[in-house]
Amino acid sequence: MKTDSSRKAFELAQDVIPGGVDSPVRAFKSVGGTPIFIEKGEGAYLFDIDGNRYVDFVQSWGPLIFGHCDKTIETAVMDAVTRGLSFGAPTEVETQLANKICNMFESIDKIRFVSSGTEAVMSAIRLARGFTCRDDIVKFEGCYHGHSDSLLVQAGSGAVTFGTPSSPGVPADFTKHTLLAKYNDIESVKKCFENSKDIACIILEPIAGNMGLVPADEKFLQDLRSLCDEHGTLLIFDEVMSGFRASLKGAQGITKVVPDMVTFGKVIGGGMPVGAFGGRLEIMDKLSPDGPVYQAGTLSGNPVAMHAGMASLDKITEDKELYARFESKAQKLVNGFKEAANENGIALQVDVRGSMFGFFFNDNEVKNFDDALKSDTDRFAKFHQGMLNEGFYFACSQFETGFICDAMSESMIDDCIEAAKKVLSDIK
Ligand code: KE4
Repeated sequence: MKTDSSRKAFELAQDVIPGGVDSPVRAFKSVGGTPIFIEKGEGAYLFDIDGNRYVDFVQSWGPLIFGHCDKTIETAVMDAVTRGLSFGAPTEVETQLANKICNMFESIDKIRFVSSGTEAVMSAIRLARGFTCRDDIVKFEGCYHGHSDSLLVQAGSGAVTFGTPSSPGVPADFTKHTLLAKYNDIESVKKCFENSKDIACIILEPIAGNMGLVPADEKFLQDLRSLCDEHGTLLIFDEVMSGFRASLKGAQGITKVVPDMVTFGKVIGGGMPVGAFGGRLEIMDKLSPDGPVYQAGTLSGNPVAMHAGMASLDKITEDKELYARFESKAQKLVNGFKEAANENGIALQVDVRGSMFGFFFNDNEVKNFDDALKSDTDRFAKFHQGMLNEGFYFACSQFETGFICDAMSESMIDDCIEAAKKVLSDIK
C-alpha cells in the first residue's frame, strides 16, 4: 500500500504541530507506522491522500453514526450556514435539540450544550461539586473523561485511593480531590468512601470504551447507585461515547440504573463540535445565570452544530430498525474475528454493545483496566497494520472501541472478516 504522500504530510505537520497531530491518539504511536492523512470520507469509506480506500470503523471516534457526508446532515448544515455561522446569542434550534434529548431521558430535566466532551465532563463535575458543596470525586482506572486537570490522574501510592497527576503540568493540588477506584469492583469504591466523607460525585463510563470495550456489570451499577444514595453523592454517567451508540438511549437504554447527571458528545453533534451535560432540575438550576455555579462558552450551542445534531438525532429516532441492524453487523463482525482467531490459535476476547464493538488480544475476559493491560499490544499493532493494508481502518490503539455505521453493508462486513482471516494467519 502506497503511503508516500501521508508520510511527507506527516513530516511537514510535525514541523508546525506538536507530534504532527491535534490529538495524540491520531499519531499511531501505539501501533507504529505513519498516520494516514485523509483526503475525504464517503459513506462507510475513508480515502487517504495517496488514493487508498478504507472501510472506516473509527468514524471520527464515534460521531459519524450514518457514515461520512450523510446527505440529511449535510443538507441541514449547508442550510444553517446560509443564515450565519455563530451569533453568541440564543437560537430556537438549541431549545429544539435540548427538548429532543430531555424528552428521551428520565434522568434529564435540563441540559446545557458545550463544544466538546471534555468541556461537558469538566462542567458536570464543577456543577456536582457546587450542588453538593463537596470537593472530592471518584473516577475509575481505565475510564477517560477528557483532558481536564482533575481527571488526568493515575493510581496513587499503595492503599491510598487519592490519585496523582498522570501528566506533567497538572499540579498535585489539582488531583488531590480525585479518588481512583477499580472498574466493576464495588469494594474499591467503598474504600473511597472510607477515605473521604466529602465525595461530590462518582463519574464513570457506564459502558467503558477507552480501555477497549468493557461494559460495567449491572450489579456494579446498582451498587454504585445505592452507595451514592447512602452518601448523598451524585452518580454521573459519562455517555460521550456510549450515548446513542450502545442503544437508542446509550447505556441508559440497557441498564435499569438512573444516574443523577449525564454527559454527551460525539453523535449529538453529527460530526460537528458539540458536548452536553444534563440532569435533574434541582441540580441544573444551580448553573449560572440562574444559579451560582459558573460555566460559559463562546461557541456553546453553535447553531450550525445544533442543526447537525438535530438532523443526526432525528434520523436516529425515526429509524426503528437502526439499532437492530447495528447489533447484527457488529455481532457478525466480532464472531467472524473470533472464529478466525480460533482457527489460528490466537486468544481473542470480543464484545458488542449496539453499534460499539471491541476485541482484545487477551487470554482472559477483560473486566477492568488491569485485565486490559494484559492484552498483547504488539499483536494488536500487527493486526492494525495488516488490516490497513487490506483496506480496513481500525482504531490505532488496543484500548479503544470500534464502531459500525449505517452506511456499512453486509458485504463490507463479510470482506472485513475475510481480510481478518488472512491477517490473523499472517501474524499468528
Ligand atoms: P472530547 O473532549 O475528545 O470531545 O471528549 C472527551 C471524552 C469524554 N468522555 C468519553 C467517554 C470519551 O470517550 C471522550 C473522548 N473519546 C476519545 C476516544 N477514545 C476521543 C479521541 C481523541 O482523544 O482524539
